[in-house]
Amino acid sequence: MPDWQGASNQEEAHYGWSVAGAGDVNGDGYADIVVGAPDWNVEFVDNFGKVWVHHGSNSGLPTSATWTDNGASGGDRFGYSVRPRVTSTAMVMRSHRRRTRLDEW
Ligand SMILES: [Ca+2]
Repeated sequence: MPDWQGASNQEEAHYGWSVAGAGDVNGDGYADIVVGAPDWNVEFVDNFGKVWVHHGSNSGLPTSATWTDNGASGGDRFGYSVRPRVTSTAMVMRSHRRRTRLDEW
């Protein structure tokens, strides 16, 4: 039995294509993670992509996300890359067409 597992509710969304430790972006003392699924579809349009942020807690990592965002349009593939910034608590998430920086959630 794994310590934690997650899944999207959409086939072939490629949930977990990108995963990164996010540090402690909300400053509560618990580590947070971000998971991307670049082939997430929206209303039958392919590959918007989607990203989920899970905030750690004193009872572990919840299976429900605290924050999510979709790509802007079909083919955007938001979440094909996620990575923390080394110099701050911000997270950088990429799609084919844009780069999103989040400083806090
Ligand atoms: Ca945290």
